[in-house]
Amino acid sequence: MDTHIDTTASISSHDAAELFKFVVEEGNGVKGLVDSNISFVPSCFVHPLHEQIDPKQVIIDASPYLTKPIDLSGLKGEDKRVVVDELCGAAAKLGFFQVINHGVPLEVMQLVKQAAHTFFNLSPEKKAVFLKGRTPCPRVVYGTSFLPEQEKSLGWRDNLRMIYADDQEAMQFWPQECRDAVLNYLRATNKMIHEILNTLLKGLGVKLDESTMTQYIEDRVVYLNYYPNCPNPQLTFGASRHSDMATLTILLQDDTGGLFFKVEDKGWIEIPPVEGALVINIGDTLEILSNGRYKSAEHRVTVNSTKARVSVPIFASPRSGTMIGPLLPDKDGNTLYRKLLFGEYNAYYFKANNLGKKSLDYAKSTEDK
Ligand SMILES: O=C(O)CCC(=O)C(=O)O
Repeated sequence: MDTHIDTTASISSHDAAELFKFVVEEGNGVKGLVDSNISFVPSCFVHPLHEQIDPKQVIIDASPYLTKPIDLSGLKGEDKRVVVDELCGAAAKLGFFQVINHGVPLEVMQLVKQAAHTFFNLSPEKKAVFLKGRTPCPRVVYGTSFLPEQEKSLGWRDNLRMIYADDQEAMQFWPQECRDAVLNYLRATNKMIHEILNTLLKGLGVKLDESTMTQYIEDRVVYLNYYPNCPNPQLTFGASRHSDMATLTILLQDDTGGLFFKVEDKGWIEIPPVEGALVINIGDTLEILSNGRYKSAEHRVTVNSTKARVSVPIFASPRSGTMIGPLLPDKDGNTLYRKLLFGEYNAYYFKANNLGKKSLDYAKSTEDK
């Protein structure tokens, strides 16, 4: 693309506006920087010192928290009670867990990861067709970082975001290099998403009919995330700490590693990639629905000096017009969260662009509006 970036200059001499134009506006992305052999992390990607991960201080031994992936096939067998307890226990204690035997074929998972590489290996010109403001459909957007116009420090990642409306729209507008693989992946995860939410709600003693339960997960957004290798991974993040606003996130990661979850008051643990497993995060919406019994999981992604990483999260959420609020009170009859439209929470989440789980305060019963 047009802008010339001096990839050997020191950070201080870098022209921030030119860099922003090259990476964000022209659609070269972080991958474009890396492909032009940049040898340092430009200052706009450098995260404040207190946010950086000092392995000696903040990364803790994961073994007390990480159990082996939960075998979902057990939900149909004699050990059902054990599996239900494992799922509900992890959702309440940590806000995430890994699952295996989930019914999503390995091949479908491999093909969608491959499709992510295929898309991001396209030329910048081909990807730029899907930039915000240029894309033929606003529900498919290629970009970089999370909200580059708002963020103080950019993330070392590019992504393609697809909001699923229907197959016809996807076939017409999603990039042909990845649309079949993504659609197959979406279809293959559907049953598992219902099964997990159903189990978690029953674990709270909440009984909903199928259509009421479905309204909390009927919207599907899928990202193809691409985290290029980085000349100095200590200085930046692929994704800075955040919780997801969805009800549930289904995350497929490759074998690179770098996904960290926060264990409240303790520190960060890394979720080791397990071949064939999916990571499930509890999102803010499920924390609200469960009146705080299930915890939305704060997480972040580090980058790697030698290897690009891909991940494919599916965010299963309510539609904007769906009312969310606690489905049960606490033992004293109180509710920690108020009722609000998912669309209202969604708008706040994006506007505030808070670090960590701060956005959830907006939905607290006690918060002054
Ligand atoms: O790449 C990952 O492992 C996590 C991605 C993520 O947190 C996100 O896209 O919101």
